[in-house]
Amino acid sequence: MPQQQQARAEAAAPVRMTTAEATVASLQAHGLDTIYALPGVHNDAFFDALAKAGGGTARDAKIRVVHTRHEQGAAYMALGAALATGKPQAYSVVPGPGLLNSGAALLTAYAMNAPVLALIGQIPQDAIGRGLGFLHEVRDQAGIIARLVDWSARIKSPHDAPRLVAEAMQAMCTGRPGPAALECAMDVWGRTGPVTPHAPLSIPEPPVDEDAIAAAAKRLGAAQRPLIVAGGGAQDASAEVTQLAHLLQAPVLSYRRGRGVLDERDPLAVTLPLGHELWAEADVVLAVGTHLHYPLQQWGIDRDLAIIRVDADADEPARFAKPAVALVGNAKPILRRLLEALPAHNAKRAPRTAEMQERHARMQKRLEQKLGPQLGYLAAIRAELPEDGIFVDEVTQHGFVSRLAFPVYRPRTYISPGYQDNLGYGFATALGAQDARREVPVVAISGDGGFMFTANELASAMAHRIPLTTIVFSDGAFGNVRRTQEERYGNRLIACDLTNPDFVAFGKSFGAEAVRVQTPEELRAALRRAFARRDGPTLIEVPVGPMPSPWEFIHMKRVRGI
Ligand SMILES: Cc1ncc(C[n+]2csc(CCOP(=O)(O)OP(=O)(O)O)c2C)c(N)n1
Ligand SMILES: [Mg+2]
Repeated sequence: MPQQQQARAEAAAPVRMTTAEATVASLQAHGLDTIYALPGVHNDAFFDALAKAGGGTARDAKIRVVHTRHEQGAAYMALGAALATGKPQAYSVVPGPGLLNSGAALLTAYAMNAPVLALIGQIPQDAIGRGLGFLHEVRDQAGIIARLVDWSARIKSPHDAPRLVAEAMQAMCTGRPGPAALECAMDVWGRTGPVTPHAPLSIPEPPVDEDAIAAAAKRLGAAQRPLIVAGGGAQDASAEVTQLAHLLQAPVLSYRRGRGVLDERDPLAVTLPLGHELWAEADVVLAVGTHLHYPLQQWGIDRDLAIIRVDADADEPARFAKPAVALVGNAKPILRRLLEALPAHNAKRAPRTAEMQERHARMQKRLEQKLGPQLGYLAAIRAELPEDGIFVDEVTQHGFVSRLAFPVYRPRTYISPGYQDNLGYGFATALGAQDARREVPVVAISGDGGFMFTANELASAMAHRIPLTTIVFSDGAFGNVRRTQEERYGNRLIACDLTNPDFVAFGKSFGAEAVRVQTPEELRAALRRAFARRDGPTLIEVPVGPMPSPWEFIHMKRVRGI
């Protein structure tokens, strides 16, 4: 019991140590074994405490420090590690420019509900808020941070550190998970005082609402055309979603964050375009850990559709429209109760296997007719990537199509940035995923635009021997923007053509393996070699021409409430 642990911890005599030492000890006590980081004078005492605790860049260091070449690299790596493991991860940066450089990644961690702890330096404690022009000073840093994360605090003494670390770790996993931040002033890191350890705090879980379970079971049991929609919040409830889908013979729609919750070799698994068809026909929808963004904003609702929402965020279910039933909390225990309650109400159901296979075949034909070039390369990747290998997408032509048509077999093996869809997140996020999950191959795909956002981190991949495989589809353009200008703005091309390095020479200059391939078959052979190499990164360039547009399969017309 955490309370008993805390009682024992408090009974122990306080030990004198610095704020930095107390913070490092607390992070370790919470199971954090890696810090993605970029150091600087504000955090020197913190890094020294890491060194004194047996920390370092070696793989067997007691607490690993993975230093990067830019703060966005550190923060994206923590994000990738958190998404690939489902566990909290941390990064540390200097204040002001360091924090802001990590900003897009912190924003993405918020949008993706990823438990990423930002450890951010500060100017001297007594100078904060006085505008004296200290190195890296930014007005109201705490206020900036508070807009980016739901929980943040400043450590003001050694005594505060263990409790604040415990609260930050708890906050990241309570309700809707997400990032948290701890600031500490440069002089406070080095200050010495009495410290008492703080035991990890338990994660409060709201009781399952039994009336809502009964109402949901009745509605789902009686449904004639049930549909399940799985989002990122369903990633840890894969077994439960799978059982419900089979009991109900309900297709499971997932798009970006919910991919792999149901093994997509199951004919009940669908992505956006078939989901659109099924949404139009559905009478009851069970939405698990998803904003239901596309269905609610684009496809429409009406009185003939009852929506059951399961969400860790109490405000989410009714944000857009009041649902028929709302269940608030962690998806796994809620769906377990639903599985117990459902059989008493469930209609007898004929298997929908044949119908779903026919639908898939029809959609596959449409996709192939339109998106053949992208599908060929994606099929090559799927053929070589093991079942438990991790695919990290990007905001690129092959990324958009992968969200529709790259089959995903297991939870947490498809990483996609959700509604931020921020170009350039992919490579560094994938580095973090591969760093945290060394035992499986991770493959990142990027366009030439997106890759160059964090291409400098190839140096970090070499330094830390991260065996990530990266495929860069180079079309010499911000291709997506270019096509929009061609099609919708009278071909007035502006700010969309790119001048690229020789990507193979670029990769090799870091010491990475680097090759260029021209066909899906060549890509397969290159991937086989890359996945076999476990001591460093591989870069594969695939030169491509303009790609066909995927948007007709993503932005689809209203089908309800017209
Ligand atoms: C942070 C951010 N900046 C800008 C954009 C707008 N944007 C979306 S796609 C795109 C072009 C992507 O180019 P590239 O990575 O080469 O992929 P391609 O479309 O050429 O396959 C841009 C600029 C974005 N999504 N995110
Ligand atoms: Mg491009």
